Amino acid sequence: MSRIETPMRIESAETIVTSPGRNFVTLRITTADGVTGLGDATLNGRELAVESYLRDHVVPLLIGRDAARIEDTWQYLYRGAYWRRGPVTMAAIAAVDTALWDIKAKAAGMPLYQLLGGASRSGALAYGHASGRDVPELLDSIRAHLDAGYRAIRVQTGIPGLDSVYGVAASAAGDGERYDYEPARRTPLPVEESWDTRAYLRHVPSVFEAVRNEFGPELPLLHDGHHRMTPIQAARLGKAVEPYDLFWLEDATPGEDQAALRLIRQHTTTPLAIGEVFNSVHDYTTLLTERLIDYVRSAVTHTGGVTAMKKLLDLAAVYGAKSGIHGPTDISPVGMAAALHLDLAIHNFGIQEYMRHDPRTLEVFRTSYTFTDGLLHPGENPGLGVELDDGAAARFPYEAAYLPVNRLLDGTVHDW
Ligand code: GCO
Ligand code: MG
Repeated sequence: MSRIETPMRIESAETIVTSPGRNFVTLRITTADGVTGLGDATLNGRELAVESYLRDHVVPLLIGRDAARIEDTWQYLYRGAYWRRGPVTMAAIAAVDTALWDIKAKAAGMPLYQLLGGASRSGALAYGHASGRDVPELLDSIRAHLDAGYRAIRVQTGIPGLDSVYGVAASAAGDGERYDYEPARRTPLPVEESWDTRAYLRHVPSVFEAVRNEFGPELPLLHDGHHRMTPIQAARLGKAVEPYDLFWLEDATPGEDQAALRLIRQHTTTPLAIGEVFNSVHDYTTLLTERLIDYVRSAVTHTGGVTAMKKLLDLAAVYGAKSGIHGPTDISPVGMAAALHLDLAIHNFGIQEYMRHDPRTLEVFRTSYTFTDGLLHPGENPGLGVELDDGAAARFPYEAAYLPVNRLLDGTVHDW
């Protein structure tokens, strides 16, 4: 590609690593006429690998390129690396792609969702994370989330006999304003948790029974299995919770085994969601073409950005699957905003995960998205609608953090 002299020429690109409550990696691209775009490149627990990939291998390729050529840049970075896919590569490509969309939408003077086809709905239904170490604490957490405006709730609880379990806040349920569960810990080695799938399978149906008894049939309820079951165990859980009408059962089995979903699907009508650890449309081909899942869980941040997510979600639409874009607090407000623009524009929107960010995070990332009556909206600012405050970012230096490692009660390493 020849270097060009246009106002949209990429003048500079820089990575910003900051830790306002947790670590985030952001790419900022600036054009010759001073338009800036942001992209999220945060890969929880492996942040500096993406930062190096961007700084050492991608930024030098961007300088002088035409910022307007988003598809060409995506293909150049994807095909041009020779090495395909993988979370580090795809998070880096995602950051570039998202930043270029931010620039294009700012240059057009429009919020990004307008460039994606305009709004298909007035807002994106969000689900919040309720949790409790036991059922009474969980019910309190659900009440707090309802009071905070959520209209769909993810339900995770402690399991009798296990000390700490994925998705359950260590402290009391909180005020529902913000979910205080942050699994990455700033320890020299990963924290180790313990797991017993049989205890989990015995407990979970009774939890959903209690929740339905308390809150009635209408409230959409979700649950995350976090990759811990075998296919036959997942099939059993899916059947057991059918009376409680889940919105979805997420990550029932480890995602890379696409064929496993065939077995689960044969046995249960509980809707299935998967894909937060995927990074490419190719991770979904069996799942979508065979109609084995109902919801696509990829993050914009980890799946090659807005360009790749739009293609993935369009493929999902062909096979009747909807979006459920990954939105935990380890997706930065930049990645979150990108998700919201897609949520508003695509036809096959399903639901949007929304854990509120730590207030320190929102000091660094100035957002314009809103949460009203259970619906998220990306706002009307041109571009993504997020700005990064460098001074605030500098106040929160990077600190290494790891996600937990999981072991069965006999010490065998298990999926976390
Ligand atoms: C979710 C996810 C998260 C992940 C986290 C890992 O459904 O939101 O499972 O809680 O564990 O994003 O980085
Ligand atoms: Mg999950």
